[in-house]
Amino acid sequence: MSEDVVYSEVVFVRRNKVDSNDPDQCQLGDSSQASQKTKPCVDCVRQLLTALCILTALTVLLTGGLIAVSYQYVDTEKRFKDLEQLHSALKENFTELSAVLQDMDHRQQNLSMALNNSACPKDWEYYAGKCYYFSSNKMNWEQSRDSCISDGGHLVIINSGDEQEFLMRNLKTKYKARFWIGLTDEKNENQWLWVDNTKLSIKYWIKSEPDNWKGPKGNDYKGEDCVIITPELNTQSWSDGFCSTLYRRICETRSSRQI
Ligand SMILES: [Ca+2]
Ligand SMILES: [Ca+2]
Repeated sequence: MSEDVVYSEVVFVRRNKVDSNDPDQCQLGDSSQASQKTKPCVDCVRQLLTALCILTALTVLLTGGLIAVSYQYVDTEKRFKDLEQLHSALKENFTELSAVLQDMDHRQQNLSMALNNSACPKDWEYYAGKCYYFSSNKMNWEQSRDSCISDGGHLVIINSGDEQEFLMRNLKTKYKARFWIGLTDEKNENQWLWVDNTKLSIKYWIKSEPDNWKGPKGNDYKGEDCVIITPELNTQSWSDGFCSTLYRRICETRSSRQI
């Protein structure tokens, strides 16, 4: 009997020892039912602790991200303001430069006009070392030839493509009329001579011209012997016409300014 008591006490002590060493305090108790109930509680605490750790980590990450985004925003805003200032400065410079360019263009036009005025008589136009007069009144070819001589020049003699283009440009944009030029075959049919008696070399006849037309009844025995330049067409713009017809004239003379 006394041995049994001792044994039970030993068992009791060991059980208490084992329980006290168990880190899980929820398992302390006498019944196995209580122990089973405390297990989920411990798991729950662990899960809560884990969740808390994760939440803390997420909070740290989010805070870091927010700080980074804020920094980026401030930096971007600063750059945007810098760009706005740069844009304003460039706009101001562009306006100033445009004004300078306009002024320079105006001065160049004035200079060009002054040079032309000094290079040619009044109402004559300068081009490549020559002066040209586009009359507003009309005469027959012979009168036109004499009038140009009286004015110190001669009916225009066209001896380059550039000169033809210059005349056509003026006819098309300013005068829009037909003019006599200094070319005729009045002395010998189909032997075209300029007013300085040089032979025709470079030609700008309209297709089907010259045709030496003899009038609607075909009874004009001389036919067409004097040459007109017309603005209706492009480079090929010459035709022969009756010398007695009245047209405007283009006179030419040398300029005091050479190119
Ligand atoms: Ca003829
Ligand atoms: Ca003709």
